[in-house]
Amino acid sequence: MSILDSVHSPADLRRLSYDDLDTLAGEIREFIVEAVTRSGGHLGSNLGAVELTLAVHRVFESPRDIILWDTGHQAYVHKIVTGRRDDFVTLRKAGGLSGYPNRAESEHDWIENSHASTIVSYAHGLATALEQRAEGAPDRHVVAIIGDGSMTGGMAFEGLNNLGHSGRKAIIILNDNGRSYAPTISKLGDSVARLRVSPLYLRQRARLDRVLHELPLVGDRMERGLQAAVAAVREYFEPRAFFEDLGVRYTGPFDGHDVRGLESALRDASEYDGPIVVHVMTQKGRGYAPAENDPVKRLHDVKPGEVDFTEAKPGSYTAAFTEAIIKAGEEHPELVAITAAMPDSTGLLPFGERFPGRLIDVGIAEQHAVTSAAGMAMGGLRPVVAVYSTFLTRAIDQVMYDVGLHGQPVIFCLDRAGITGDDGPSHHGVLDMALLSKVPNMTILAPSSYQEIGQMLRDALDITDGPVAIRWPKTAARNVPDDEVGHGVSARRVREGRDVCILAVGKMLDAAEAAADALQADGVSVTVWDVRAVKPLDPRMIADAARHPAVVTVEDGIREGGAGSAIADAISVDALEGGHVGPPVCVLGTPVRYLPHGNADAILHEVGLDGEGVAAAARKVLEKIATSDRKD
Ligand SMILES: Cc1ncc(C[n+]2csc(CCOP(=O)(O)OP(=O)(O)O)c2C)c(N)n1
Repeated sequence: MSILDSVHSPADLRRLSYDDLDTLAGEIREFIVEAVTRSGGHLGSNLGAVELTLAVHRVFESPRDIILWDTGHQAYVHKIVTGRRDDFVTLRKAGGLSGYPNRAESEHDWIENSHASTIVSYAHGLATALEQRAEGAPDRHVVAIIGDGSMTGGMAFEGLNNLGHSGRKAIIILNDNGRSYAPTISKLGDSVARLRVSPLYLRQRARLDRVLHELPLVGDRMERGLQAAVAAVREYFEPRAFFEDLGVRYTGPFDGHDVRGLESALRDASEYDGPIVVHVMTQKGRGYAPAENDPVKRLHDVKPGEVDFTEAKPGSYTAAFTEAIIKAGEEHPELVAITAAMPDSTGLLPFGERFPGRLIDVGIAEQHAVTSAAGMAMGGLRPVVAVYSTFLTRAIDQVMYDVGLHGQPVIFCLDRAGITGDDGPSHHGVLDMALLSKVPNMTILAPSSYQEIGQMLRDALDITDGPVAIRWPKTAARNVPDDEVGHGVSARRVREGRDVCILAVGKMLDAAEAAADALQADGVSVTVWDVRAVKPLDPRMIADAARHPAVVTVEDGIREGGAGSAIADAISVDALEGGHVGPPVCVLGTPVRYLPHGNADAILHEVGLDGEGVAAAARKVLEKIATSDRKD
């Protein structure tokens, strides 16, 4: 029996010797590699957090002590030692184990977080509640583990500022592996990078500390002088001053793979009566050669059955964007690309290699990225902000008032739009169209093919009096000949019929065409439009739809307030202006519901956004019309 077999709860860890813990760490790494390469998920971060998680769970008593993870993707080891090891066969599968902490799964999970940089705020809130409600348990701890990448987000800074000011007791463990997806962009990171290139440092510092300690014979002045020298050495290497100026005590850096040392650091920290940062240095991808050798991401995340360093799959929308932005960069020397710590997954790395200095990584800081892009545009650059759809929601205020209100020509390229699947509710990109369509002078484009991406980026660069968003999914893109590529903000009619008009947004064109085939087989004559421009809507498309007895719109975004509802509105206005009542419009989109993780196609099927669902909706409208005609 392995040691891992004997671990069912954190209490089991406390019975183990340090040698056992070493063996256990190896077993956990093997287990994670096997589970994640099978199911897909976050690999590098979890391999780096093994010893840290063991130490945390030996020193603190979860769930009595509150343990929080930022971001939640580094919580696999926490899941394993809190009784969920057997569930890893269902990792990220529908109804199975979530890839993030999940309150429904375990009393050890307090929050469900995959958007970064929230933890210090949660910790402050929980520490406030513990303090004010005491409930006879004044010695409960709040322990928040935050990655160095997540520490670059604005919320983390806001939280630290407030936590330091309040003096509330919370232990913030900075799990510093020097990486977000790519190397972390931060001056805090820089000081730690100095440590990394100076392996002698930890030893030197220990020696200096010892010398100081053993100085009973020297005079006061000399001791003070030495102390100042030690402090100067430390200051140079450590980000101590940054935290302490905010009122948060700093301790570290500690070796994040030495359980014994970590335990002693955490025990000391638990006795401090106020906010404290414990700085821990870990190695992302540790113990698994393919991860250690991945030059950029240290295998941050992998897909089922794949250990692959290249994110943009040939033929994907992301790959089309990579190609398009390099071309655009050649034609527009003023074009710059901005990423919020995801240069690889957004397909921007090749652009950065081709145009050094024109790829700007701002850290996990979408709000700053957007306003900074507004500033760049004001200064004459053409910024392209490439982020996942789900992460732009962080910065809607900035899009609205810093970019939109100022009419700045910032281009937003939104990858992973629509239903993304395995990562669950907080990763589906379903809000972008509903939110961005409320920005007064925003243009929104949705490509339905590989070729449309290049066209849309070129067209977006021609729009100089306001922002443009181009949104695309994670999936493979269809390849089309030139005459099936649209242009500008016009829609494209794909087929022409009489009975029902289906208007599809982006990749939903596939579902619309499948539905049209099925309906046509039943003798229903169908028109299909590729909407292309969600905003402004093409008046030719609206007028054409209005001449049909029934209209169906399809989008992989939230149906309330999204593209379809704007289309329905435009059709009714168009009809009223023509002096008649318009056709019924059935708006298909995602429901206002937190959609759980699972296979993306299965989720689309479940919410009626595949060929079958669209055809069924169209049939229903046509039947209703037929029934009401019979009544008349
Ligand atoms: C607001 C937000 N933007 C972007 C991301 C995408 N993202 C997921 S993990 C990650 C890097 C996190 O780095 P770090 O906190 O250092 O953890 P590590 O993966 O290195 O353990 C990023 C950018 C996110 N989760 N949240």
